[in-house]
Amino acid sequence: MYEQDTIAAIATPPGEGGVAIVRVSGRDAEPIATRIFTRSRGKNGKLKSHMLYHGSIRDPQTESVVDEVLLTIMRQPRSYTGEDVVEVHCHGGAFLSRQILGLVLVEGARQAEAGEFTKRAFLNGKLDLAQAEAVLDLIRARTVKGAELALNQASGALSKHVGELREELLDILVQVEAAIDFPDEDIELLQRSRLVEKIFGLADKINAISATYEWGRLFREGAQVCICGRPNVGKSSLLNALLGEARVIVTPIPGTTRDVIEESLNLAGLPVVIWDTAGMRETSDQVEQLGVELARQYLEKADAAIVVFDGSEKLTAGDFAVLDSVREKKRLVVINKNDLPMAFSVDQIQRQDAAAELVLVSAKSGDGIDLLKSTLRSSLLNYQAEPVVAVTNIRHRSDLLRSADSLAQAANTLGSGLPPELAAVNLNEAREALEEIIGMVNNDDILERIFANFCVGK
Ligand SMILES: Nc1nc2c(ncn2[C@@H]2O[C@H](COP(=O)(O)OP(=O)(O)O)[C@@H](O)[C@H]2O)c(=O)[nH]1
Ligand SMILES: [Mg+2]
Repeated sequence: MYEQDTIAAIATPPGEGGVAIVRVSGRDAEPIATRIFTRSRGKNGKLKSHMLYHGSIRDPQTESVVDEVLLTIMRQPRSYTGEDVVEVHCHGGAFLSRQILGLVLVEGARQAEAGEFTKRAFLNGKLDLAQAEAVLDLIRARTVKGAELALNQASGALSKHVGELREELLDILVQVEAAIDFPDEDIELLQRSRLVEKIFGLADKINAISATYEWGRLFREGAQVCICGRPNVGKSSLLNALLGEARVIVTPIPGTTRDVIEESLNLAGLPVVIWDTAGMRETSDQVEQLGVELARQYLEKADAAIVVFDGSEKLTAGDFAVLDSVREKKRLVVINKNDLPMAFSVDQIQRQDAAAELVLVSAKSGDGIDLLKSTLRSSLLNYQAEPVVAVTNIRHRSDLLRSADSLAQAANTLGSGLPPELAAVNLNEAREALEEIIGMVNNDDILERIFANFCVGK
């Protein structure tokens, strides 16, 4: 499946740093190391595995010293790739590490491709595919929760869960195949309906984990929320109140905000980008018109909208128009200026949009802001409690959905009394989809696509 040659790369990012690491993996890793590495104080003898040795790297051609380094050998199979791995820790800086890599290549190694170390780890059974993909998520994590989810997946939590679902599926398959093998004893009606129930049950479980994708995505990438409403209702004041600082200009003049203002919030670990926009109204001011257009575009791509109303004034046609424009979106209605007497009743809003959730706040006094934050957080997360395992990778989600689909087909086939052979085909499709997640079945295409996203040296 892969050439048994020896690969090498600089594993640390380019630029200056304290230390840079050159990583070598494969059969010749150790012989190459012995040719270019000299231990300090004239010590010699075979290097032990998993020990760090001090010494220098020399060019075997010229005998000149390139750098003073620490070197370790991790003999197979106890290494990241499952092959012999050598790591040279040299002084940071692009020049030295490149010179050492150059020597390693001259001595017979080949420059590693992106993700090739991790690919070898996968092909040698050190990691399954879902775990290998989690390594990339871990490298790319931008939030505490994102890193936690990736680490959980890298340590095999998702793989274990998928493995258990697969076992359940194999149990069902055995029963269906028994019916195929003994056609004379047609599956009894009762047994058939029990099987159908079991298959639907399994499909439900699979759908449930695939539904955690959205949850995981929000934590990994953050949610985007757009504050909208007609001019002067207090959108910018609300953003300032959410941030706890006077970030945006606030004036009594309608049409103050024209551009989209972007700020970040952390809602108990959930990263949120929040957009304050120009108030929505018909206007002849060209700049404001552009602002309104921009507001609509941002609203379009937001995960949720906060629609702000001014509680101290009667609701206007403009308010209802805004409410109408977010009908298709996840939305929170915020009635602002709660420090002033209320000029309308909340029924008026509920009559227009029964599903909207309402929060009363005063951006001025800060009243209700904490409630708004917690409501926004749970609404973004669909009021889901933290799932046991979360799917964070779109490939895994689509495999899960495919598996659940095939299961539903199998259940329907079996339920309508069709031959069990047909159901077995669907069940096997469902099984394969699960196996693709952990890489039990794979093809070069999938592998290439996955590992191409990695950096060289990982
Ligand atoms: N009394 C009171 N006034 C507010 C409150 N929030 C905003 N305002 C005032 O309403 C006006 C418009 O506020 P602004 O945030 O610029 O509204 P925007 O046009 O929707 O961004 C300003 O004069 C604010 O001081 C509030 O909670 N209470
Ligand atoms: Mg504003």
